Amino acid sequence: MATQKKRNKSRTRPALKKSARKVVKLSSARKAASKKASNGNGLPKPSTKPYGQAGLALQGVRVLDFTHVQSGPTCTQLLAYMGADVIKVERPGGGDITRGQLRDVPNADSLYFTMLNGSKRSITIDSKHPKGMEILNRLIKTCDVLVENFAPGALDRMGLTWEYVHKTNPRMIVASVKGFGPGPYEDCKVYENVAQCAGGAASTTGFREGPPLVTGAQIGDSGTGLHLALGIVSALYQRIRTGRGQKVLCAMQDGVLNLARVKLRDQQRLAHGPLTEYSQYGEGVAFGKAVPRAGNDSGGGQPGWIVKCKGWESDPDAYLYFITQAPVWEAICDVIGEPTWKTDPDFATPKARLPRLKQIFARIEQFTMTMTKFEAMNLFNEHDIPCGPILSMKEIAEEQSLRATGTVVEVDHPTRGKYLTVGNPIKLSDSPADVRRSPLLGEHTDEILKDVLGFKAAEIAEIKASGAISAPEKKEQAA
Ligand code: CAO
Repeated sequence: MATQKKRNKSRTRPALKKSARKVVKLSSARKAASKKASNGNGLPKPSTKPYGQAGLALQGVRVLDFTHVQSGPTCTQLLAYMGADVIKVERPGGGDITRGQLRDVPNADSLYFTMLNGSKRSITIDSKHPKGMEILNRLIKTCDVLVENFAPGALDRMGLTWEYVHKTNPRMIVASVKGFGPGPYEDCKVYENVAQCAGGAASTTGFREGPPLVTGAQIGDSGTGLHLALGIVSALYQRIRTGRGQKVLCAMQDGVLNLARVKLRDQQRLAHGPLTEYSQYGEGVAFGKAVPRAGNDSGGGQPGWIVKCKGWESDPDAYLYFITQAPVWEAICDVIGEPTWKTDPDFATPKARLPRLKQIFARIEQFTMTMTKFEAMNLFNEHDIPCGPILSMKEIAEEQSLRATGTVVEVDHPTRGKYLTVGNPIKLSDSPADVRRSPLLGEHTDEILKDVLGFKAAEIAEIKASGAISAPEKKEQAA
């Protein structure tokens, strides 16, 4: 009835002049815009489902995961934790080389592999086999993102150039980790420590009198993987507007430099005088032309150092990081038993303290050596003094609060049994992390061929016989 009325109305509407029609058009556009704004810029109405029950953040995103070793797998594991369907393509026979590296349990996937490939599915495909390429083509058509960290040129040699992938699926985002960006080193293969050195981290890590040092945190591999994940999510977001994919490139050198940016800051400060918060300044040692290694000095304007605690003689981790934060200086003086330092002009101001940091930390250490690092942490925290115990990996593995938050997760694996992995360090209030064990090599090959790519049973049998997905059968066929 209402529709009928509307129709009649439009039929009886008198013809409008051209200019008047334009006004009508404009006002309806404005109306639509204001309706859109009141709806939240075209977003759906806020879900009424309880938080945590409205699906996972990246649900519906399918990732063709061509990554190996550490940098790329870090990225795709995070996407999988966030809910993406990550399909890891591995070479038949051995798969990702890390499956067999640093093995601790005979014949089981190593922790190196299992801790970087959780929540993914694994399919074996020989990309150099024509039938394998046929399967890959189907995957390219159905996936949203292709992630790879092969050596420069390897993806192109497979025939999967950007032009080819983009033509096959214009919506596909192609994300790569490489050692270096465009320039003199772009063709080089790169591993973690090379990136730490080339990104400026190693020259600024360690003690002044010693050689450059690499750090245990994998800032080159895992750090770049994290950068790549952000690039991918940004590209997915832009695709909502543009409808097309794009290339995302993260060079490990760039990723490390991004994490070492405070040292590039200090490099520029050097042109205007010595770096007064570096203990070398207090020790009267002249600065050279480049940022020196600063030992355990804290990077910012709040001087810090590592001090010994009770038991340091036998426990290599019985230490505390202590920060002489200016606003709590008086509390520090009281707690360590040097109340006169509160008013002594040699100690009362941050500037006066800078040349005396060695003496100050020696006194603090004398005090902390009388208690364990945890006792010291508790005591200083009562006075709002920032400090932190040096935790061993054993202590971290046993720390129950990290288990409670899902930062450390125990998962069960069919061939190696239970193991600990690092869960999602990024907590979303409406998207619980999906942390599951890593897949066995080719564990989901059949399921992906059938359910994702729609191959019929007879076609799957033909693929198997061709040797494109299974190394042993390839041998049998050849025999
Ligand atoms: N089927 C058939 N062939 C496959 C395949 C599959 N499913 N998956 C990979 N391959 C082939 C590739 O096509 C390539 O062959 P070609 O060189 O003949 O074209 C080869 O396997 C793998 O290439 P790679 O050069 O990437 O491997 P590598 O072990 O020699 O080098 C690494 C490893 C990490 C140094 C290199 O990949 C690299 O520099 N990557 C970029 C930077 C990076 O991510 N480094 C971090 C690594 S973690 O420390």
